[in-house]
Order: sequence, then structure tokens, then C-alpha cells
Amino acid sequence: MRGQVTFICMPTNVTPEYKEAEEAYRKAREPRERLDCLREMLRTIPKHKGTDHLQADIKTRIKHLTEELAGPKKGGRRKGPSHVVRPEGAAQVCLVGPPNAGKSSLHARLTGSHSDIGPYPYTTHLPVPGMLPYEDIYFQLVDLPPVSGDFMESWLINALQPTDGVLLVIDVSDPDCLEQIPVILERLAEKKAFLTPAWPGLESAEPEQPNQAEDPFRLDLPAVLIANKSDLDPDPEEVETLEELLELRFPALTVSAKTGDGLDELGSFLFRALEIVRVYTKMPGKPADKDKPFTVRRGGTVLNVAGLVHKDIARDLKFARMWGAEVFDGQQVGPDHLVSDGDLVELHL
Ligand SMILES: Nc1nc2c(ncn2[C@@H]2O[C@H](COP(=O)(O)OP(=O)(O)OP(=O)(O)O)[C@@H](O)[C@H]2O)c(=O)[nH]1
Ligand SMILES: [Mg+2]
Repeated sequence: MRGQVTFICMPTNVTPEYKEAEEAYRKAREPRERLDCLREMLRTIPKHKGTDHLQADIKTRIKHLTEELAGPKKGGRRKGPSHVVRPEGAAQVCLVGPPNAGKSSLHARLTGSHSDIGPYPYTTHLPVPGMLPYEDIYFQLVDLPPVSGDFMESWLINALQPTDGVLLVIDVSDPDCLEQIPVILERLAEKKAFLTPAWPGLESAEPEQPNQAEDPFRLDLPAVLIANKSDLDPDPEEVETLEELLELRFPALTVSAKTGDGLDELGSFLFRALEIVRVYTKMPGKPADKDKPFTVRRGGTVLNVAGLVHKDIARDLKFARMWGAEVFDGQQVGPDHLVSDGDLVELHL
């Protein structure tokens, strides 16, 4: 039903077992893992009138995800999910926007992908992953089909589940974008996906949304407005005017996929806004791997880094020696020690 958003308030008398399953669902990124969590939520939810809505919602999601995982039948063989891109790199960011805004052109320019580009709307039909290099790390950018008042792929919300942020791409030279943005926000909100200006690493004046923590299926995604085709619209203030008119407070970048103008800013914006922390590792007695950092988000620990190296290393980790801005050279720290950008960590088992 368009234009209506139902919020499910969590009944207060759920069991700790249910809460744990719900927490695991929120954190799960892989579709199969999310399906297991949903089943666990259904198993542990107290069965009474107060949870009827939530039970129904969980069942619908189990049904959809099961279908999605089964994939289309091809010659009797079932394929895996084709609409959810497995996250890789420092973070996953999806391109969302109206038809013809230049999402695929940006994707191709930023990642070197061969995403289809066309002078007509509805060119892109499937998610296309690609990697945007930034210093010594990569961000994964996922090109998506357009969202409009007429059309949104049924699987689009599923594709957004694992993402860390959204590039809301518009054609700033097209006056229609004034109507297109609210329509996109509304279509996503109907499916409980909310684009927010609140990135973890940016100061935000946006007040906390009510019910945010209550509905396990609510998806809050930080978004940056990408005002594309600036080569066709020479007014540098255009995007500010647009945001004022629409009463939006997204951070914004004015760019051109055609000339490349403004695109250099994107990597550093994502790095700051997502609070990416790069950590270099070494094993005792071996040289440091200074080429390829592991990445966590601010608040990540030595144990989180060890887990990225290998789960057995995380399991057996006793302590670490660290070199970096916040420690003295070779300082011994425990697994729970917070890491900062540029740290070198020697893992001891
Ligand atoms: N002048 C100019 N044209 C652009 C720019 N970016 C994209 N275009 C053109 O805009 C048209 C649409 O580009 P696409 O990249 O296919 O747009 P899209 O948003 O992926 O479109 P859908 O997949 O249909 O949603 C193409 O003709 C592009 O060449 C830009 O920065 N400047
Ligand atoms: Mg496209």
C-alpha cells in the first residue's frame, strides 16, 4: 500500500532468547545467515496476540528470503541469490536514484566496471558490483536499477540489506529531480528503508527518529546526495537550493560522471563518514604486511582485526604488540584494545 508505513512496536515481554535472535538478525549480512536468524526469531517469539503482527512479518520475510535464496529455476538446477551482493572491501555502498540520473556512468567511471549505460531510462536491471580504490583500500560500489514512482524492483530492498551507505544519485540539470527525490524516499520508506543524513563520522543535526530501536526490520541507511551532470548545470549552488526546497539535510557532492569533476572527493568522504580504521598486521618474527591493511570501523578492537585474519587466530589470540599513534612502540595490549587508523598489530597466540 503506497504512502503508508506501519511501525511494529516491540512488545515488552519478549524473552532474552528472542532478543538475542533479533540482535543476531540485525548484525547478519549473509542472506542464508539472516534466514537462520529469522527462523530462530519465529521459534523464540512469545506466541500471543501482542506479537501477531510481528509473527506475520517474520513469516513473510522467511518466505521471501527462502524464495530469493532458491533463485530462478534453470534447467532443473537452482542458482544462488543473484540480487544480493556479498560485501567486500572496507564497506559496501549502493547507488540509488531515478532513471537516467547517471548511476551506471558514475559506477563505470569510479570502479572501471562495464555497467550498461544508456541515453534512455531503465537501462540497469541487475545489481553490478565494482571496487572504488581509495588510498590503500577499496570501497565496494553496487550499481542498482532505478527507483521511480512507476517502478521499483521487488528485490531492491533485499539488495540494500547488507549495505553500509547509499549514494542518492540525481541529475542536477533535470528540474524533475525536485519531484523524484521525495518519491524515492517514500517508496523506500514503504518498505521500511529510511535514508538518513546521519553518517557515524559526520556531525548531524538530525534528531533521533522515534521507534528506531523498536522495529527489527527497520533499515536506516546513511545517504549522501550525489548531484550528477554538473557539466550541464553550471550553477554550483543548485544542490543547496534543492535541499532547502525539499527540506533535506543530506551531505552532498556535486559531480560529473562525464568530466570527472568532484569525483575525487568521494573516497575521502566515505572514509571519514564511515569511520574506517586501517590496521596492518604482522605475525611474530615475520615482516609486517604494509601493503594490504585490514579494515574495521571506529570502535573495532584487536580481536576484531584478528578475526579478519583468521577465525582460529581470533580464537587463540592471547595478546598483541602494537605500533601506532595512540601507543608507544611495541606496547603490549589485550584483545579488547581499540585500534586506530594506521596501527600495526603483531598478533600473539
Ligand atoms: N552530460 C552528462 N551526461 C551524463 C552524465 N552522467 C551520465 N550521463 C548520460 O546520462 C545518460 C544515462 O546514464 P546512465 O549511467 O545509464 O544512467 P542510470 O542512472 O544508470 O540509468 P538507469 O540504469 O536507467 O537508471 C547516458 O546518456 C549518459 O551518457 C554526466 O555527468 N554528464
Ligand atoms: Mg543504470
